[in-house]
Amino acid sequence: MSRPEPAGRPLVMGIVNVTPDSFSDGGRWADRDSAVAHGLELVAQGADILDIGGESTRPGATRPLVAEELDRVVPVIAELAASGALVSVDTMRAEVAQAAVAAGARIVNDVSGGLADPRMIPVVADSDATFVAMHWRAHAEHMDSFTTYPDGVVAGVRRELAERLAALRAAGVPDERIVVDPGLGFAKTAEHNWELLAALDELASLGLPLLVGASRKGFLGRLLADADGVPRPVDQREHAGSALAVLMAQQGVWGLRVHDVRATLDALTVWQRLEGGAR
Ligand code: PMM
Repeated sequence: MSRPEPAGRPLVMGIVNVTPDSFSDGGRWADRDSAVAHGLELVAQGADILDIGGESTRPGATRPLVAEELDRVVPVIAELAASGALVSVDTMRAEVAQAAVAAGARIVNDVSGGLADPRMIPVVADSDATFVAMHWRAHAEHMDSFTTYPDGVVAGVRRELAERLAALRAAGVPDERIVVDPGLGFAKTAEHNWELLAALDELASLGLPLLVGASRKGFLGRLLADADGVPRPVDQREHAGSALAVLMAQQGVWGLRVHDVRATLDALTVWQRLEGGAR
């Protein structure tokens, strides 16, 4: 099965974090019923894809046990996939990816691009799932110590993503099932994130579709800080996210991973009305 293709605007991937500790919505959808209800609500708002995750990747977070992660995500995926939603699993673990695909997930979104678990790429190769290979260097506990890019962040991210692509291709995953992601905020400073957003064409030159996850992230909060330098709270960053959505749409990205599905789609609908027809 090939990856889903956008029609006229980027695909909108709505985030369902089934975690007690994610940076922007930790604990809000931590139990099965509220996670499923939230996923259904995002579909009602127009989400094209639901991304279900059971491990927080915020800077400094510690990892759940595999059993805990499985227990968090698999039932939620099964229920949402059975409702007809196109489901993605946000995991770095092959075992979780495999169980998620068996439960109906069609996309494996691995923030480590297959680096965290050596069995991930073989498992994906054996499935027919689409794989999102995000740029990553280290687990959340340590990633703030890996922000050095001697040739600049854009060249570094591009090269390291190209290495992930080579590993995926060598394992037999066809390009039609791969999406790449710059990994905003993962082993990157706010300045790095802005540099990457300004140079997406260089990442697009890898020849694969791009997914971008900027939603509610700290670099937006810092940009919108108040006069005392206090970052804008996480749940008040959606307008900045909408502005970015339009800019990303103009650059032809494949998908946007967002918390605020309605705000994102409103912005994309305006963009499509004015610009989309001309593409
Ligand atoms: N960011 C987070 C989690 N998963 N997946 C992809 N592909 N890209 C991202 O940028 C990304 C991700 C962290 O954000 P969250 O805690 O709000 O889910």
